[in-house]
Amino acid sequence: MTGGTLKKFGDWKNVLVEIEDGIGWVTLNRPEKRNAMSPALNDDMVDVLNAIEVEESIGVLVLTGAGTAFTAGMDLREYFRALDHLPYHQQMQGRRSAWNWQWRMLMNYAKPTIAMVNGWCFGGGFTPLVGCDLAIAAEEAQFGLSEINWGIIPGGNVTRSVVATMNQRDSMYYVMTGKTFDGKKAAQMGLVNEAVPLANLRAHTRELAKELLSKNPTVLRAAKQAVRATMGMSFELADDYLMAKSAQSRFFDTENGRAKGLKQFLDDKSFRPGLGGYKRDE
Ligand code: ACO
Ligand code: V55
Repeated sequence: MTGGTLKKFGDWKNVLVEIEDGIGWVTLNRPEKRNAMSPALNDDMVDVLNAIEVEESIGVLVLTGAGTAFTAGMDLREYFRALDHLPYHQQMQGRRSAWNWQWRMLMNYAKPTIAMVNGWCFGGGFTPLVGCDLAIAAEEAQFGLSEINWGIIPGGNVTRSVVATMNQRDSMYYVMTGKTFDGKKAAQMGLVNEAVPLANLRAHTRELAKELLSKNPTVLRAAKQAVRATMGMSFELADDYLMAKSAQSRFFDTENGRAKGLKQFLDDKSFRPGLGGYKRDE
């Protein structure tokens, strides 16, 4: 074990949160239901994301699942069947926390996020998967857009998340067939950054999290926001947005990273930016 001590954070029924050396391990925790996302779990996740955003001892969030699943997708009993008979506004109310955490909150999250796909990942699971900045999967993990198999289209921004990460042929193939694919295939298609054997998954993810923790958090936040925001912009608009974002990032950067980096490279000759980060404590 290369990790530090795990300290429990908060007290949620459907989600386990542990803090380890700056890493917030967030575990969807209904293993007996394969971490299917019920309204209660979604409410918990909204709460967890709100709490972690202001928790200073957490610099990186890792989202994973307990047991054999990352998540089996939306809870077909509690999220679909139980709400279906309610009046429209009550259905919306019961489903809103899903949309809120799975993409609204994750896509604009102030801290870096990594999805660690440990097992089954179906349907609605693709939305928080793509909502996370980075994703590492177990080679053994199984993914599937199973909606077609039970008679619905991938809604809830699942289809939008798929086309944001997979190409047109792969998107069509997996949306239309509902066939499963493994972590290796997910990495080949670019749905996740890499796949590693399940036995190494946590250690590998921890190393990536530590790398992110070593970076300037203010600049990291601006950089990830800029990736999301510029995707839908023209070059003209993006250029102006990025100039403004860059100025905003320097304004909020109390660490003054840019000046440190320039000094350590140009004057002190103590590091090479092409090969790694500046010394943040100088
Ligand atoms: N919604 C509600 N309950 C679920 C879900 C789900 N998405 N997935 C699993 N469960 C429940 C099962 O009903 C079962 O409950 P029970 O023990 O009370 O009977 C329990 O979790 C275990 O499920 P099994 O099927 O026995 O587990 P197994 O390990 O054999 O299979 C698998 C796992 C492949 C994930 C299977 O459970 C499955 O196909 N689940 C549904 C996957 C899916 O299509 N999800 C919906 C995607 S579409 C969307 O999210 C909008
Ligand atoms: C899905 C997911 C939803 C939804 C409707 O296909 C369909 C999955 C995450 O919410 O509201």
